[in-house]
Amino acid sequence: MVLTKTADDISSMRVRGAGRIARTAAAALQEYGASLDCKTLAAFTGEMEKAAEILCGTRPTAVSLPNAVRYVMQGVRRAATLEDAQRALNDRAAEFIRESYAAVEKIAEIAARQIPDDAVIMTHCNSEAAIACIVRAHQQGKVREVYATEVRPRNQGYITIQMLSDAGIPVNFIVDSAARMFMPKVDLVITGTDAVTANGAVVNKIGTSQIALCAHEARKSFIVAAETYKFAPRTILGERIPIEWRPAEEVTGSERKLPAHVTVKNPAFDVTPPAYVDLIVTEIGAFAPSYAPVVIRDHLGWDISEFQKDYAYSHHYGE
Ligand code: RUB
Repeated sequence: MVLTKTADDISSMRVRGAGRIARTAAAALQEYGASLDCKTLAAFTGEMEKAAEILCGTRPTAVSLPNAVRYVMQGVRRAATLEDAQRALNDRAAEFIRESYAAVEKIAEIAARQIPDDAVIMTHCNSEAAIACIVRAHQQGKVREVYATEVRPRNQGYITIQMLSDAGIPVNFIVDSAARMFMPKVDLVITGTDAVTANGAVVNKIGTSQIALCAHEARKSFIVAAETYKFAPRTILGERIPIEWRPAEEVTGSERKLPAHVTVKNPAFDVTPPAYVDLIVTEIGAFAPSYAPVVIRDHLGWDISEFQKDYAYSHHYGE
């Protein structure tokens, strides 16, 4: 029950944003494990593997999801007894959730040092990590105002302006296509990310790459706030991050006014090349995108042999 509800919440975007998706999946595994009445380790592991696969199939782009699931499931996979597996599942899920919140705090602390006095900041989509950075700088008295985009078609920008306004930060709400017009007025752009690939590219809400391009053109810093579990280990093997394509109705509304032969394309994310990313701020430090493989190998601790065993992305959307 908890599992199907969580899977549905994530795929329908009632739970959204890469960090929240990851924490919610970890909590669902924990709760599901506690509800099982298995008599053997093999039965328990089998049930948990099925649960892990269901959760990993809900949204394809946010790599935080398989990374969280892998972290939690490692406790089950390495356990020698049923009791060990149950305890490890519970402990690792709690640890992941705790560390995830702590990572956002640390990122905010580090990123705030990058924000100059009287800063004008642009952000896109709704990222807890990016907003934490802006709020921290605001608490230090450094933020003059923020430009927040609308984020068609799902309008996550409304959540962002609410959060920034609640924190007492002056916000200018702009349509996505106004980003270039306002870029000369901003000092820097901060966004979150759903995935950072082995070459340091940043996969985030559709429109991010256009904003990064405008920032580059206007010589403004483009900073990405990314917990280390947003780095995508399997991209080291050349695997690509699948871009989620969502239903046409999100763009057209249910009363479609388009000619019947017209197709609607609705990719939810795009890829910003590393050349347009000035800095990636993680809980272990701020660095250039070229550092991404080091994070994957040394910090996430992925060993090449593990790649073969873990989950492949199960969805391929769109083109
Ligand atoms: C959300 C989005 C966010 C990242 C990072 O997309 O693109 O920028 O997930 O968010 P969606 P956070 O609304 O489609 O899930 O920093 O909160 O993890």
